[in-house]
Amino acid sequence: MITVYKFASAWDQPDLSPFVVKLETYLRMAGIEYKGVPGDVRKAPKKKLPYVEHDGRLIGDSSFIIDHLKSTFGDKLDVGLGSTERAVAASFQSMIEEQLYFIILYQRWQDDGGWETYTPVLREILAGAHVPAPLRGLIASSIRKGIKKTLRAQGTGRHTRAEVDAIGTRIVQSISDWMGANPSFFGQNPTTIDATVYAFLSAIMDTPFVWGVKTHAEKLPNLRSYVDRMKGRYWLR
Ligand SMILES: N[C@@H](CCC(=O)N[C@@H](CS)C(=O)NCC(=O)O)C(=O)O
Repeated sequence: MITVYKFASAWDQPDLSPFVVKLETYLRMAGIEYKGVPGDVRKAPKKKLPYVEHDGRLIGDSSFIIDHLKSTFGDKLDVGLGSTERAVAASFQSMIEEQLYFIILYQRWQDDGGWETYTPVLREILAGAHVPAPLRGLIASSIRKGIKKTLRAQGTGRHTRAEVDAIGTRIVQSISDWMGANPSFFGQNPTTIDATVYAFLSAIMDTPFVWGVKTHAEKLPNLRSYVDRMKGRYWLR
């Protein structure tokens, strides 16, 4: 049995972190049994979540975990993909996980309106972790300070609100343009890249944050039906 160490569910999401949702979606797509438990970043091999425990081994990073799962359980999902499709998947994956991710982070942690939406959820999670009430606000603010520092070092934190919305909008538009009327990223059947695409689109479209990227994504009917289809197929059964 695989144990997935994760954060916590919030809103209608199986987890706050799109990387956790990506991994769990992959496990469901591949039909691999797992159990999810609350994780502690301090115990994680890369000091980030998700990580997994499998056969006594700890593995960090959603993509390395998926590589491990593929080599252990086989890979039926991507078997039909050619080298061009694999290259396209790798490009979209980088754009989503290494750029769109920071746009989402900015919205949740740096933007004051986003922070107002986010704090009650964080306080609730800290309460669930038995953190005493007077400390919850302090801990949330200290995590926010650290994430703002990360965003500044990475670069996204130096952009204006409008610039961040413009970058995020361009990315969701390019996902929509690529997918067209296809039910999955590469046509009919979902492949591994769909776990990433679904997790990050759902983190934008199925959460209560009101911002330009979400407003734009909502105008793209193929993305709405894609997210609903993936959710129905892997999460609502
Ligand atoms: N490349 C990693 C990214 C994971 C990641 O960034 N996790 C964040 C949450 S979304 C985290 O654990 N942050 C905690 C920290 O940095 O202290 C993956 O694919 O798993």
